[in-house]
Amino acid sequence: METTMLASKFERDGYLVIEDFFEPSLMDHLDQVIRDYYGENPDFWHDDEFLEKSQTEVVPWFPQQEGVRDFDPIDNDPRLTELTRAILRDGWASQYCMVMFSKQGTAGQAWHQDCPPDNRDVYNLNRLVYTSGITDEVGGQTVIVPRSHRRGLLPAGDPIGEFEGQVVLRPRKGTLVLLHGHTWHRVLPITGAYRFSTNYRAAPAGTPDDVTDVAIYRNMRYRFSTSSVVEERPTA
Ligand SMILES: O=C(O)CCC(=O)C(=O)O
Ligand SMILES: [Fe+2]
Repeated sequence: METTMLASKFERDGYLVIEDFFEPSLMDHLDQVIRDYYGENPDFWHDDEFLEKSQTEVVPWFPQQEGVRDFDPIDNDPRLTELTRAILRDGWASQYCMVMFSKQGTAGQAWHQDCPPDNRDVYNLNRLVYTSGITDEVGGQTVIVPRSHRRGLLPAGDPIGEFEGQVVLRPRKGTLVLLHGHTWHRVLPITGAYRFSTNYRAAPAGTPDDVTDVAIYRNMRYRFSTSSVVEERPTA
């Protein structure tokens, strides 16, 4: 499909899935680098209150900030930069590359928006790369509500309840998923040994670097930089 058509599909739906976007050999290599980094038993970085309240269990890693260069080819992929520019327009900037790892038996991620949808022009773009397939055996399927990036604030309520019209994504190895930061999304519990995704976050020109500092959950607004709940949201 043509870049401009893909961009308008993204604009309409708030997400885009492109299978077989990346070479299997590059995926296998990055998958190995990530598994080597995490080893058997990664520690959790978030504090207990966040884990308990958010029902979110991920261990982030920012490989490029540690000088690990294996992840650069994706940043520099001309097809990815062309598609990103079509969506975010001129002057867009990449923020960082973040691997998110969850181990067996963990909750995945509750429904959230990566940043507040107060202003529709202020948002992050997740460019998610799956170096191995997210199957029903592994769990950790990504669930999204199509077109919810235009529905405003994620409603208060059950942090992991189902939404009408939700779509379950099971990205295969090499799949690129583009996901608008205002789109309502979550990750299902991990049933296999572990699950991870790699996110090349980007944003339109002029977006503050800390645009994702405050995330919206169905039971709270949470600020990562201070590890604090900035607003409780009534769930009953
Ligand atoms: O790992 C995924 O599939 C989605 C992660 C997520 O919530 C995000 O990238 O903001
Ligand atoms: Fe997210």
